[in-house]
Amino acid sequence: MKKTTQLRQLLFSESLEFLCEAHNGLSAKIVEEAGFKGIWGSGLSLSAAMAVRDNNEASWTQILETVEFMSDATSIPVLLDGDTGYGNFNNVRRLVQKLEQRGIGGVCIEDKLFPKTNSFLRGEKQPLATLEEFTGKIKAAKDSQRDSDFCLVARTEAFIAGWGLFEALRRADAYHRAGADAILIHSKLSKPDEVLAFKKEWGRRSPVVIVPTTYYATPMEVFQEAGFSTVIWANMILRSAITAMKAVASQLKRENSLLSVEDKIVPVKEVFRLQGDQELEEAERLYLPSVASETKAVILAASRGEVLDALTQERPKAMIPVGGEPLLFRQIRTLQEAGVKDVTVVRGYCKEVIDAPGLRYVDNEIYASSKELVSLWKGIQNLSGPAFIAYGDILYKKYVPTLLLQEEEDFVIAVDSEWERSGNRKRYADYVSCDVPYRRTLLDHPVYLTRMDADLVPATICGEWIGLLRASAEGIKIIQKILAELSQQEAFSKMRMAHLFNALRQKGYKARVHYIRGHWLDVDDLTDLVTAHAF
Ligand code: SPV
Ligand code: MG
Repeated sequence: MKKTTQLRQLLFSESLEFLCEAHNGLSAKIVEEAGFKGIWGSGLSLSAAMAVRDNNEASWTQILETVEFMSDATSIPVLLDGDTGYGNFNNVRRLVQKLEQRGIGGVCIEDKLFPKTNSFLRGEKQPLATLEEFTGKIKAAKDSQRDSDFCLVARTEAFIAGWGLFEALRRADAYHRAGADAILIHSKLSKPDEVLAFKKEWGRRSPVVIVPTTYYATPMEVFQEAGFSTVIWANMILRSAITAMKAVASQLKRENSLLSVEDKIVPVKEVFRLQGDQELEEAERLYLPSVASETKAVILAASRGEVLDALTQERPKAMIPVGGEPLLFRQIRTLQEAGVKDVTVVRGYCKEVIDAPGLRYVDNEIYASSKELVSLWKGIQNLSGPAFIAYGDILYKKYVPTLLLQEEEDFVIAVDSEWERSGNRKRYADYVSCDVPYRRTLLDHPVYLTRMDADLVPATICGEWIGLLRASAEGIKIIQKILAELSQQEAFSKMRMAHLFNALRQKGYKARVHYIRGHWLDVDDLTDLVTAHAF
């Protein structure tokens, strides 16, 4: 519901309603969370929070900016204490337009002279505006509003300035006839006598608002029975903040320690909550490509790659130069371009050859007698957060990891649907079947892995896993748990990645499949190497 409509409903509701003071975005939010249906943008509190006097020392645009923060931070309406309207009728018109533009529910203006003084200071000496001047302001305000629900509350200071009931009624009546939606009748007595007398005479001509700062001891039932519309708690949030700030500041100064203070104040985490950080975190996930920078990579590069015998006499397969640069470093460069900073390489055969700076290393000493899961287990045992897991002998275009990063799911893999191109030649390939085979028309349809196996019957093959998996932080935890279990089995040293995927599936986890068509290769033999040079 529009804030103007909300405020109108509060002012015109049959039961006694309450507005609570706030003076900035944070206090406004706290007031809303406490359950209030509306906020009083108190001139006293707004100015005090700026450490200036309630004498229009803060400019009207400074006030406007602050109430905009208050309105942005909340879903309940703000009734702004607009003092005298910051000038004559013309300034009031502009004020109303600006308040409407910024989503403020309504404004209250009082019949004093600019610059005003707070009602509790030298009240009797305060001159009132002439009736004609103030009714002109009210008319100008009402004529300039575009939203018919925007409320103008006219406040008379007749009691404050010592004029008595007759003048208060005369003014309120004129303001009402000039178009004011409600009357605020202010009093500085410690008993509610003035406002009750006023209400008795006023009857139900319009809603009447009160500010019981000085007659606070009166039970609210009295005002409810008298038929008042709204009570304003005008400055309690500011005053309580002053109490708390003074206590903590002096304790800190006295004790030079946080020890006894820390437990008395909200944790920083509560500050972040009030600032709405959670929403930002969700939005970052939606819109920010740089989530990649927190995604790590673990690259399995422990094996020698016997088929390339001569080329791997003194280095592991991953370090064979391709286009002047080792295969492994080319892959790392691609991952870095996709935003991945933290890369762990699992080394084994000729491990001393892999020693580029800026990488983390984990060693699989039993590389000669083990397959990928042993290396993976060593590589991710102490890892937390989202990560890519990749074979060390593959190359792919940058868009492939970028594509995998875009998915929310815990496991996302890239699958080449054109597996048949190289299919017959392969000694070992991670063939996969999926719940939906690749078809151009199905590009947007989510596809999931059903099985990964080098020995799949060709009719059931949907593609080949290229050796690149992205797991979420949760996904990494799941893999760690499964590997911890599998590593207890005797056959663990012979287990390949396919074993992990099938174990995931058995436990009910789904791996999202992204089909690609080419744009990658792995290096198993000399033919691959020739292709890799041209990649
Ligand atoms: C305010 O809160 O600024 C008010 C109410 O105008 S009072 O301070 O009581 O005048
Ligand atoms: Mg005020």
